[in-house]
Parts: sequence; C-alpha cells; structure tokens
Amino acid sequence: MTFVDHAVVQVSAGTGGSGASSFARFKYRPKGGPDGGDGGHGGSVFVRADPNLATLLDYRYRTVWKAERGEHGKGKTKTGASSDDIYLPVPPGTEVRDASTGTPLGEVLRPGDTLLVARGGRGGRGNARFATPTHQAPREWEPGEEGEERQLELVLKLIADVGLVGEPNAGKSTLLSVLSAARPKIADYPFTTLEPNLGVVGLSESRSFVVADIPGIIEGAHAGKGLGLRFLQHVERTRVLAFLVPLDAPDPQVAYDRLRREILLYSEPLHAKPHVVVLTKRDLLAADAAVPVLSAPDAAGQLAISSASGAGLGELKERLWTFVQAARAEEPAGQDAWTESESPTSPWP
Ligand SMILES: Nc1nc2c(ncn2[C@@H]2O[C@H](COP(=O)(O)OP(=O)(O)OP(=O)(O)O)[C@@H](O)[C@H]2O)c(=O)[nH]1
Ligand SMILES: [Mg+2]
Repeated sequence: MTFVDHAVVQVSAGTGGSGASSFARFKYRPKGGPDGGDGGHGGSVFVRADPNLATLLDYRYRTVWKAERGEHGKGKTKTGASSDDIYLPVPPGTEVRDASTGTPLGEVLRPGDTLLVARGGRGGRGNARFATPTHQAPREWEPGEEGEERQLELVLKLIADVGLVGEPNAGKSTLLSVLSAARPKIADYPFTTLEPNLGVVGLSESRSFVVADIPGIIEGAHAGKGLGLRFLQHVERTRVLAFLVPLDAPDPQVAYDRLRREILLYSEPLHAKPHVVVLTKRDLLAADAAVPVLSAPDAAGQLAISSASGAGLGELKERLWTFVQAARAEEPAGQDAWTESESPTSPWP
C-alpha cells in the first residue's frame, strides 16, 4: 500500500546582520582607525530525516518556519553573532520540491540525511574591511544579505510492510493502536474504520516496520459489498498480510475460511501473498480454555494475542519483524538502495 502524504510549508532563512561603521576612540586621539565589525550570518533552513517520524502530519499544524537574522557588527571589530540554523524534521523518504515552480530540490532518504532548503544571508562587511593605505578612514559598510524564502512542498510515499485484514470488529484498529503511536478510531460497531490508518512499529532504533489498518472485509467485498473492495486494492501493495480472526467469533475457523475465500475471489496474487494468522481478543476466552489451532496450510504461522491484556504482543512484533525482513530480502535489489547519507554542512565556510 502506498500512502502519499503532502504538506506545504513556508520557510524563510535569516537575513545577515549589517556591517558596522565605527572608529576607534582613544583618550588622546579623537579619531583612531576604522573598527566596524562584520554582521553575523542569518540562520539557514534545512530539512532533516528523523527516523521517529512516519507522517507529515505535524506540518498541517505548523506551516511557517523562520530562522533568525544575524546580529549586526559592532565597534572594536566585533563580528555580530551568526544565528542558529533550523531543521525541519521529516520522515525518511520525504521528497522536497519548490512549491511554486514544482522543481525538485532533493530528498532525504536515510535517517539524518539533511538538505539545505533556504540559505541564510551572509553578514555584511564592516568599515574596518574597507581600509586601504590610500583610504584610511572608510565609512562604507554593507547591509546583510537577504535570507532565502521559499514555499516548500514535502511529499512522502510510504509502502506499508504489513496489511491487517479482517472482518469488521476483528480488532484491527485496536491492534494498530497498541503496536504503534497511531490513534485510529476504535468502536464496537462494524465499519468504524473508513480510511486506511498507518502506524510505525518500532522494536528498536534500527528495527521498525509500517503497519496499515484497513476497513473491515465482509462476504461479497470482492463484488463491491461493504467498504472492502477499494481497500483490498491497497493491501495488494503491502509486503505481507496478517489475517485477524477474533476468538469470540462463533467459529474462528469458519471466519478465517470466509476471509480467505473472499480474498481469493478478489485476486489470486493477493491470496498468494505471504500471511500469518493472528487470533485476537484472547482475553475473551475462559481462562482455562485452550486456544484453538486453525487449519491454515498457507499461513506462515499463527499466534493468539490480546490487545486488551497485552498478551502475545511482544512475540507478535518479533515474528512480524522477521516475516517482513524475509519479504524485504525477496525484493529485487535497488528498492532499498539508499544514497549515501550527507552530513549537515553549513552553507557558510
Ligand atoms: N476484549 C477485547 N476487546 C477487544 C480487543 N481488541 C479489540 N477489542 C474490541 O473490539 C471492538 C472492535 O475493535 P476495532 O479495533 O475497532 O475493530 P476493527 O477490526 O478495526 O473494526 P472495523 O474498523 O469496523 O473493521 C472494539 O470494541 C474494541 O474495544 C481485545 O484484545 N480484547
Ligand atoms: Mg477499524
């Protein structure tokens, strides 16, 4: 499933500080040499890939980003302070374009990758710089250079690793909410989920995968019943599937078979995609009841969990991670070919 996330933000770099025009003053020499210092550089604006982010949602709330201007130069050849650069954190994989022209400015793929999007203005020179043997008392000074301003378009394309498939109320959104920071709507009525939700499941800093929760699939979905059809198209592009079957279903085996059949009727390639069976709501089984084992010959494994009690969630994460790794390894080379990470470099030497 590919999700496209867009945001448009206004960025402005800081203007450089102006150079100073000043002359040294001594007690007995009213007019010393020129000593006006240079202005400081204005702060630049960068976009930087942050592995803790999965969406561009933050940019719906904050659309204006401004770096500070540089300080003006002072007497005694004191250079004004340069302002700090600012960094816009975005999820790895974000492309950056100039929103007004559509020109691509670059992309940040790997965590830490950094792209300069608005250069801060250079500080102006103070009058001390203009002194020459024949021009010993210059009054000239330069204003700071303007900082760049631009409207940026951020575009993120994400392919989900795991698609959660299940009938309405199977507990798909609840599972996503306990595995990730995503907060999809959850309720005890069918078709609570109307649009796919995405979440990033992190096991450690370097191990994470993306899970997509889609609306529930009902019998007849392949023929357009319910909401499922539109979203089945989306799960065709996830790497692996997890079929969720609630343990409070009248017959979990029947529920699983119905789901498999529905997927097969919709698309054979989707049916053939690697999948695991996740038996949900284990807490609803009587404490002494055995967890049923479904007949699921095509599945890579099955596991019972409870999003309510947390039972089995740690193991599920580990197993999904291994499963996703195997699927990623099967993919033709190049899909994951990150470019070399660029270290943040100040635009000013
Ligand atoms: N007891 C118990 N209830 C659960 C568990 N997981 C989910 N539920 C409940 O089951 C109901 C349905 O959960 P959802 O996560 O909305 O189900 P869904 O599969 O996303 O449903 P749709 O979006 O309608 O397809 C809610 O009332 C949840 O609180 C669980 O582990 N134990
Ligand atoms: Mg849901």
